[in-house]
Order: sequence, then structure tokens, then C-alpha cells
Amino acid sequence: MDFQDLVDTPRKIKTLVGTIAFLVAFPVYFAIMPSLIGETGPGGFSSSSGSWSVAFEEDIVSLSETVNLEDGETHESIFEVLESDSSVSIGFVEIVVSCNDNDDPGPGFTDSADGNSDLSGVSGDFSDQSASGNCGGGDSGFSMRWDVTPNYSGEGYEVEGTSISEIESQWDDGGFGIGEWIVGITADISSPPGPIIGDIVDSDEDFDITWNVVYYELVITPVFDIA
Ligand SMILES: [Ca+2]
Ligand SMILES: [Ca+2]
Repeated sequence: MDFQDLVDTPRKIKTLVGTIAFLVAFPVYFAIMPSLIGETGPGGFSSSSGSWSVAFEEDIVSLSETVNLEDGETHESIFEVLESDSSVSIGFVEIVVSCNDNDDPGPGFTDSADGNSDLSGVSGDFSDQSASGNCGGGDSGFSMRWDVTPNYSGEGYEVEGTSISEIESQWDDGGFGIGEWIVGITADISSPPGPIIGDIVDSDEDFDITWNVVYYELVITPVFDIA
């Protein structure tokens, strides 16, 4: 039986088309089914291997405050990070401190600040950080960042030969990062001598403080090669 025998009547053509459609649909059906069951069923097929697209749906919660500090004065900035749904993890927590000293009449005498964290009120084992920065010259102030989920970037990617449960265990905050994040900010005010002895030209500086916590939900979808 050659191809001509298969297509010599309209009825045979219909049968042939139906057969080819079934041959194409059958493997696709069984390729999709495990992932559909895995998405909906408890446990399901989430341990089966495949090709996946991994995306991070982010939600950022911020706190901003501005403080005015004199020379040597310290402000404790506190950021309370709350627990979310179990499907939501914390990517990272950061603090950005900026300042712009324009109180001095000429160059030099730029103010600066130091920051020191106190993470004793945060769940998990995070290292304290210190940072400092000048209040001018374009790159003003300083920032600190802690990854609560190790190596978090928020960049989506595709991966093959792995399972949903392996991807989920890679992107996990371990339930840590909850509590009071504290950074003490200490100002170092630099002032040129005033025209009158004892007169102070620059006595303080404003500091803009922004905290961010990036929460995320994993979105894992199957990838099919349509050749
Ligand atoms: Ca100054
Ligand atoms: Ca100043």
C-alpha cells in the first residue's frame, strides 16, 4: 500500500487526516498531562523531570523617612518586615541612604555618614554590615543589601532536566528575614571656618532613608519544543 492508495477517496483522506491528528495529539497530551496534574493535585507529578520556564512575580514594600542629623548624632532607622503567605518568599532586604551636602560656600568640607546594622531582631543568621559614604560627588550616601533567598536576582530563566520541587527548593527564604531590621546612621559634619570666630557655616545634614523588601512568588510553567 503506497501513499496514493491512502488518499484516493475523500473518505480515505478524512481517515488519514484524523489518524495524523491523533498521532500528533497523543504525545502532546501525555507531555502536558503530568504538569497539569502537578499544578492542581497535592504533590502530583511535581517531582517529574522536564523543561521549565521560571519567573519571579515581585511585590516590593518600602519605607521612606528623612532625618536631619548634627555632627556625631546617630539615628536608628527601623524597618519591620512582616511574614507573608506561605507561597510568598523574601528575595532581599535593602537600605539606601542618600544625602547631598550643599551648605558649604566652596569645595571641600563635604559631610559624610556611617551606617551600622543591628539584625539581632531578625529571624535567621544574617551578617551585620557597615558602610559609609560622602554626601556629594554624584555617588552620594551608601546602601546595604541582604539576600534572604541565597543568590536572589529576580531574573527569569529556562531550565531543563529538573523538577518543580527542585526549582522550589532552590528558591526558598527558609522562613527567615522576619522582624526588625535596624541600621544606625551617624553623621560626620564638616564645616569651613566662619568669618566670625565661633560661627558655624554648616552644622547639619538631611538624610533620605529608603528601605525595600522584595517579596516574590515563583511562576513555573512547562516549556514545549515545537519543532
Ligand atoms: Ca559640610
Ligand atoms: Ca551639611
